[in-house]
Amino acid sequence: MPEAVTHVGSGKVRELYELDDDRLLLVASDRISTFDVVLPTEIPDKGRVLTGLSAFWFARTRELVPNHLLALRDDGRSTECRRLEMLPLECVVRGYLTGSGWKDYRATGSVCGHVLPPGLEDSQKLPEPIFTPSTKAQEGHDENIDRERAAELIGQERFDEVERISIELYRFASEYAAARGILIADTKFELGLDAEGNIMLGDEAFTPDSSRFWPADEYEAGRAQPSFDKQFVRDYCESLGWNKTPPGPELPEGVVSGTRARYVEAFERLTGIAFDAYVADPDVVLS
Ligand code: PZK
Repeated sequence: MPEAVTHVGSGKVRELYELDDDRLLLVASDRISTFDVVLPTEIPDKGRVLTGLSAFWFARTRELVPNHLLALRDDGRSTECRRLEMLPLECVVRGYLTGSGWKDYRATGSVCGHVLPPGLEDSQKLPEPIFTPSTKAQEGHDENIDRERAAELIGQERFDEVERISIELYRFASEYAAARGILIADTKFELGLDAEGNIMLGDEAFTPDSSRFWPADEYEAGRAQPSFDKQFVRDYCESLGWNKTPPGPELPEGVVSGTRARYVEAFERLTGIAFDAYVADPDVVLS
C-alpha cells in the first residue's frame, strides 16, 4: 500500500505533500515553463536534474547555512524535507544586471535601494553582488521591494542576517559554477525558521528554474544572454509567433531532446557526476 500523503501546495512545475507534522515531500515534475506559461510537452528527466542539482548544493552549503533536506527518494525527483516556517519574502541575489533588475536600473538608476554606477549595460557584471528581495505574489510576478520594506517584513536584525547569508550563498555557488563554464546571473531562494528559530535554506537552490544560468563562453555584456537550459524552447516559441498566453505550444522532438541534453549537461558540469550514476543512486550527489 502506498503511504497516504496530503497535497499541500503546487508550484508551476512542482508539488508539495505533507509526510507528517515535521516533514514535507517536494516533488519536481518534468514540466517546463517559458514566458511564464507551462507547456504541454514535458522534458524527460528535468525533475531529476533539478532535484539532484539542488541536493548537490544543499550538501555543499550546509556549513554556510543549514537547510531543509532530510533525504532523497530513490525516484531522484522527490526530496523529503524538514517543515519550516517560511519567511514572507523571496531572497534574490544578482551578480549581473538583467531581468527586472535591468528594467528598474534603466528607469531609476537603482535596484531595490542599491544605487548603482551610471552607464551600466544590459547583462553587465555588477561590481559586487546585491541582495534584491521581492514579495511573494499569490498571483503574477513577485514585486521588488527596497531594504526598508524588507526590514519591516522580517525585522532589521533578521534582515541583516538574511542578506549576509544570501550573498555568501551566491558568492560560493557563482564562483563554483563559473569555474565550470556556467554563469549564475541571479538566483532566488526561500529561507525559513526551524522549530528552534534557526534560519534554514528551504525550497530549491541554484537550479536553472530558480536562477538564470548563462553559458560563460558566450557571455558578452551589452545584449541579452542566451539561456543555458531554455534557449531552444524560447527560440522555437518565438519562431511560431506564439503570443505567450496560454495554452503554450507542443514542442517537437528535436527541441525536447536538445533541451534535455542541456539540463543533463548543466548537471554533469556542475556536479562532476554522470547523470546515469545519479539515476542509479541519487545519494551520489550528497557526498
Ligand atoms: C514551502 N513552498 C513553495 C509551493 C512547491 C513549493 N521546507 C518547507 N517548509 C515549509 N514550507 C515550505 C517548505 C519548502 N520547500 C515551500 N511553499 C511552502 C512551494 C508549492 C510547490 F513545490
